[in-house]
Amino acid sequence: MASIQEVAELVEKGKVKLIEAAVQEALDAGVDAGALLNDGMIAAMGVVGAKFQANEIFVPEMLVAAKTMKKGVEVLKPHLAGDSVGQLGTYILGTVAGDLHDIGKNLVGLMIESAGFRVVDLGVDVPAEKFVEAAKSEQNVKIVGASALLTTTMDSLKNTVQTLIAAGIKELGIKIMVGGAPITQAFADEIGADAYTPDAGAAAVKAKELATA
Ligand code: B12
Repeated sequence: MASIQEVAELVEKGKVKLIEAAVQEALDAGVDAGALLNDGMIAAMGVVGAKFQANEIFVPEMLVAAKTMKKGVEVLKPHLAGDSVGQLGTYILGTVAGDLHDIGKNLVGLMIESAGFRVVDLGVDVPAEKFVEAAKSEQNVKIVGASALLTTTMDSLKNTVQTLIAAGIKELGIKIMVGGAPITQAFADEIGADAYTPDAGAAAVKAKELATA
């Protein structure tokens, strides 16, 4: 029987071919989907990051770990998402220009969708203007969420938020949420975002609060 520990290890070691069966096995054995995600896969990515920082592994290994996690999340998806899609309005989501990290953003999308939003995912390396365009052209937009994972793209996040504000997004009643590992509440306040949360679960709770306030 696959355990949370084994799932974490498969992600850490980038065992792309083994992850789906292991996650399914764990689910079948009654292991909680949220625990598999948080204590298994997300924790494993933390270990991968630490090893990268210590020069024990390099970008290719990080990439394979990311691929492995994505495959594992696909199996978890039906167990995490709800079925009230779209009721709370539209949530525009993307990773800012210059940044290619999307695992965290995708998890935010998944949780936001299960909270009852229609999610429009603009992908990675998204120019500020594209966020503005989507916020103005999509139907019933309530929130724009932007993700940044690198200290070097925090400036890009700041530019995104300020471009959105300058384009009059807040006057349309649309809120701006930011997140990503290097982001803090203080930074979010400084750049003029309406909300920051440290993880996807809290993002869903906050989004619901903002959209129904
Ligand atoms: C996987 C990975 C990669 C993969 C990304 C694959 C992909 N498709 O995403 C690849 C190999 C491409 C990569 C590349 C690089 N990476 Co990288 N990467 C990582 C790693 C190991 C994991 C990231 C991850 O997925 N974490 C798991 C998710 C679930 O967590 P998360 O992203 O933080 O998201 C959560 C919250 O932050 C929050 N959240 C996220 N977004 C949002 C948005 C909103 C609106 C809200 C409310 C919340 C929210 O909710 C999420 C879920 O709970 C991290 C290490 C780490 N510990 O983070 C390094 C890390 C981020 N990378 C790093 C670096 C240096 C790089 C490179 C520059 C390496 C290089 N020399 O080329 C490049 C940059 C490429 C680019 N231009 O973006 C550094 C950044 C250091 C720094 N201070 O900036 C890290 C921290 C590793 C390290 N310890 O040194 N990387």
